[in-house]
Amino acid sequence: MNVSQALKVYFVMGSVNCLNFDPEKTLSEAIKGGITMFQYREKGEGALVGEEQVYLGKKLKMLCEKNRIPFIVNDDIDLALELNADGIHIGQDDSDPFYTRKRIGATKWIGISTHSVQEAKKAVADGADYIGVGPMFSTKTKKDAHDVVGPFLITQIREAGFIHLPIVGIGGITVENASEVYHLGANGVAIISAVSQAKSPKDATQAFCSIQ
Ligand code: 3NM
Repeated sequence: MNVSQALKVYFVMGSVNCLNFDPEKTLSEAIKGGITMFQYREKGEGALVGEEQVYLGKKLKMLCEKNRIPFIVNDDIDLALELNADGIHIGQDDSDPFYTRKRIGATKWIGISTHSVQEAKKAVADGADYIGVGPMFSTKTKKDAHDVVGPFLITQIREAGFIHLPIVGIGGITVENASEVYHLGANGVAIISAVSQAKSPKDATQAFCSIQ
């Protein structure tokens, strides 16, 4: 699977995002529903740290590996290495992209969060394999989220002409608004709450997978 295919229905989650089921059950249902990539994002108030964070990460990585779902770690290079993740996702204020590349190696994927054409351009120069663009819509999940940029920014990044990286939209994405994100040029959608807090993460994922 290449990175643009993997972005199509990209489920992002940590233990604090799972309200109805535990993280393993939530991920396993999302996998049954058809997610194409997973990001372990153990962040926010009440997030696991240390050995507990690693322990849950190992269980989620095993689930992904068994089902051939690429497994990405948010922000933490040491954790990504320890879990032998397929890649790492970094924000604008996280580790330096060149340092990250040096530590994780040439074959792993690096995703970089961006909020403007300028940041997208820089992510290309910094060696990203894909870029995240957000927030597409307002989100309650990330307390320190940037102001909403809206899906049209994806079109603007595409039209800028020099950015040929795969793009995933993130932030406030639901089954109802995801098609707009695809239509405006995204290769995929990254989702936390619309899957992790769904009554049925499997059904919610299936609904995302059927959108074109
Ligand atoms: N990053 P939900 S928005 C983790 O804009 C994250 O870069 C964002 O959660 C960004 O799908 C966001 O529940 C939260 O809105 C996404």
